[in-house]
Order: sequence, then C-alpha cells, then structure tokens
Amino acid sequence: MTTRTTFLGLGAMGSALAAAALDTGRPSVVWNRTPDKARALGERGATVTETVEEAITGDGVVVVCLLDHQSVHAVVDPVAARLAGRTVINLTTTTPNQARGLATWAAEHGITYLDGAIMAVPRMIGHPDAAIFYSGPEAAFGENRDLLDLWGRSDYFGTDPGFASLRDMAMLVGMYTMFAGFLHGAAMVGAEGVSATDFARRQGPFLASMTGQLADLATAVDAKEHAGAGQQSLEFTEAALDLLVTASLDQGVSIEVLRPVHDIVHRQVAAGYGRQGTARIVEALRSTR
Ligand code: FVH
Repeated sequence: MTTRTTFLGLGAMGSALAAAALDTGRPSVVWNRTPDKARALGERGATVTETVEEAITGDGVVVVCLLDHQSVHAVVDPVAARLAGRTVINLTTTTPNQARGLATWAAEHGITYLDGAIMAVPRMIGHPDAAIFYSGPEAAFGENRDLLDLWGRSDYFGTDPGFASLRDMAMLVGMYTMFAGFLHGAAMVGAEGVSATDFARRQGPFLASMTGQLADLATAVDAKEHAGAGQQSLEFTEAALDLLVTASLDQGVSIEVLRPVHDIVHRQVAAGYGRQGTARIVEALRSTR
C-alpha cells in the first residue's frame, strides 16, 4: 500500500511537487502558511490541513519546500519531537553548511534527513529534463525512489548531507554569471537601439555552442595541465577582455560584471603565466580555506 506523503510549503515549487504526486494517485497531505495556496491541490484530491501538526500526523515521508533555511526552521522546529522516527526530505535551497546543520538538527531529534537540491523550474517538475540532486542517508534515498523519480531524474551524491547543495550552488554560479554576461551584452547593443529579444536570438545558440568547450577546460583543470597546446592562452584572453572593456565603456555600459574576470586574467599574466591556458584561472580561484 502506498503511504501518504506530506508536503510542507506550497509556493510555486512545493505546489508542483505535490501536484506531480497527486497526478499518480499518491495520497498527499498539504500545508501552507497562507492557506489559499492549498486550495487548488485540495481540488485535485490532496488532504488540506490548517496546521503543521495536523499535516505530519500519521506516517509517510515529509517533503519540505520552503523559501529558505530560516523558514524551514520556523516550520519544523516546533514539531521536531513529533517528527521523530520519520523521514524528512528537504528540497528548500540551502547552502551546504545549512544542509549539514539541518541534518545535525534532525539527528538530534531522531529524524532521518535527506537533503535535495532542485535543478529545474516548477513547470519542468515531472518531466525528464528536471533533475534533483540528493545527499544524506543512502537508504532514505533508495527507499523513496518511487516518489523522487516522479519529479525528474534523481541523482545521489553521497552521505554528506551538504553535497547535493554544494553541487547545486556550483551549478548556479555558472548560471548566474552567464545571465549577468548576457545582460551586459544586451546593455551594449541596447545602447544602439537593438532589442534584448533580438540579441537573445543570437546569444542563445552561441552560448550553447560554447558549452562544447567545457570538457576541454575540465580536462586541463583536472590534470592541472595549463601549458598544453590547444588551449587559448591567458595573453590572448587578456587582449580579448581589454577589447570588451573598452567597447563596453564606449557604449556607456558599466564593466562591473566584466571587471572581475578581466582583473583575474590580468593578474595571472602579470605573474608570468601569459603563455599558459586560460583554464589556469582556476588556480587563482581555488579554496583559500
Ligand atoms: N521556483 C523555482 O524556479 C526554483 C528553482 C530551483 C529551486 N527552488 C527552491 O525551491 C524553494 C521554494 O521555492 P518556490 O518557488 O516554491 O518559492 P515561493 O513560491 O516563493 O514559495 C515560498 C514558500 O515558502 C513559504 N514560506 C516563506 N517563509 C515562511 C515562513 N517564515 N514560514 C512558513 N512558510 C514560509 C511560503 O509561504 P507563503 O508565503 O505562501 O505563506 C511559500 O510556501 C526555494 O528554496 C527555492 O530556492 C525554486
């Protein structure tokens, strides 16, 4: 018999997760701080509760998808004793150390804690292009695969509860810097009246084709081999970035996004690494812990 699943948090993402469970006929209990957001799920067959206590009464896993780490504590701390013996799957975005802190909190209360990081937007949930990263107890991951796989591809990264979040954060660094770069370019052409929509039509496919170079960069980074032939040199990259800085300023566009990249490359060249490959940037960024 399928046990019920409790969903705490019915924002855009929490609602999508609960809807995917309901669509497969999974008994689901839902709670949200602002009750209105539960109505649509109630109409689809979910049991709507007014309190967190009511929502977690009984058995089955508890899926938490709230705004942030603080809101998770605000919701689960008052019911910690009642969650003893249960499995909590937290899909709220947190830092790795926040996830580890929640795992410690859970262990202190006899709760099994699986951390998850969602690599998708709500409309992707339940579709094959959605992925969710997990870390924490392997048994909790394995035992709940039928639920987890409803939402998209389930990737497990080991017992350290912070690893799913670490992978998530690392992926998001690439995404946010790419978005900022796109917006910088849009501001440049926008200064001449070109629409961002027009720009995006060309920028999108170009960036997609550039991702083909990630594997080569990764090979150089993993091997710590930056002198190899075939890599674009730091000197070349510095010259290119100089042009981009000049052209941006000529267009009246701030170089706040570009300057950090330019400065790192410039420092590497000044330190005598100009003939080495551009992947050497990673050496300037490596952990300073
Ligand atoms: N939406 C997305 O595209 C992404 C993609 C990848 C990962 N995330 C993460 O998922 C978490 C939830 O995101 P969301 O999109 O559902 O966010 P909202 O629609 O803003 O809903 C937020 C829910 O959190 C509740 N909440 C906030 N503070 C509290 C609190 N102190 N006590 C109780 N609940 C709280 C809020 O309740 P209400 O405002 O409706 O009453 C919503 O249920 C998030 O970590 C993303 O990073 C989403």
